[in-house]
Amino acid sequence: MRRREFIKYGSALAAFTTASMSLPSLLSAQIAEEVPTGEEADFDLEIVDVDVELIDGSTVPMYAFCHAGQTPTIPGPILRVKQGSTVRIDVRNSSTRSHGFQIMGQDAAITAIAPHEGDGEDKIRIEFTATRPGSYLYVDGDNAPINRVLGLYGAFIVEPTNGFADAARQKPMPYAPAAATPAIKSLFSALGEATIGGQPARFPGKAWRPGREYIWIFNQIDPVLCRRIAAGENPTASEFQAQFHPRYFTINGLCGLDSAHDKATCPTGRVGEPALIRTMNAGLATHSPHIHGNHVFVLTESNNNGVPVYQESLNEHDVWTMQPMKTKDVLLPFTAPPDVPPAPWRMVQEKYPLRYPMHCHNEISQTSAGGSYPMGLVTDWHIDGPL
Ligand SMILES: [Cu+2]
Repeated sequence: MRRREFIKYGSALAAFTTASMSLPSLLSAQIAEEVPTGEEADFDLEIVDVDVELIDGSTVPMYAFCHAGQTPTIPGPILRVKQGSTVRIDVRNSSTRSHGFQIMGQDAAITAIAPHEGDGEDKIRIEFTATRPGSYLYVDGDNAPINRVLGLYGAFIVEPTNGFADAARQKPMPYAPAAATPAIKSLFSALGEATIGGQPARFPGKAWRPGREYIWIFNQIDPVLCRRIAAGENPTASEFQAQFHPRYFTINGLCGLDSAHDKATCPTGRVGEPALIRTMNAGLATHSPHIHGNHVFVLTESNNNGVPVYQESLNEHDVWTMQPMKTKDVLLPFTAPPDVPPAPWRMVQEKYPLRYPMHCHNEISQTSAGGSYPMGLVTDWHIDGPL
């Protein structure tokens, strides 16, 4: 058993999303028990008990994933693979409680791994083929939604092997051409075009580039329930949901000032450098992220099984709704905001970087510890310079 570890608030984290659902029917078929193939796992995950320091300096007991033997984080490590590849994940449980592991929307689930009492060698392997490119939530699907909301969630990313909206014109996109919708392909084809048909175009600058992306995973924390469960209580899912009174609202495990200053959370770039944002909701509250400065294009939306559905019609959103367990990929185009004047203002009126907020429109989520504003689900994004 690994000693309970301390996660200091504000450490560099990354995250992912979710929804409450009944899992047993989805579980277990693909479990190759106890490792025997001898091949290296792509990911070697461990589940541990942690104490997490929150933005007001208080500490709550939670659970966390980590790469085996390494520092735990909430959300857990980002797991990134290529479409069609065989993915092997070893999971070991060093927590005091039983846990599971599941990737929503992929054929990947392990249920009820008993707490590990031995020499650190026993682990359960899951092996599956990565399907449709996009963003997925991985969670502890056991004891849902409790273990997930108490910290066991993260992002699983499938990248395309040949992700081009238009290969001849070097216009990459994060999806496979055969499956992406015409609207997605035309948007990614338009990025970086200064003119279209002789007219000034919407997205001058650069095409999107693989790796130009951010992940935002939302969650909520009720410290009272965290402490009761750490003390040995076992509420049912319905008791947990009925008594859930979150006092902290997190993005990538962070709140307020900490998320705004986290480089992995705060999108930055110049005008004409479009960025993908993979948004996920691991918690129980519905969030409504809202962004200043630009609108985003919602590219994908997960269905009830967690599979990303590529959108047929791309709309610009000022706010997009994130129900529990939902994942949505959005494109932040990094266009010049329409209210900034052209060149001369640069040095005179306002200086770069231009800082814009993203904040949730579910207003209670903008607080922490019962009222400290704006220390909740909020971050910044920056325009560092002109085209
Ligand atoms: Cu606002």
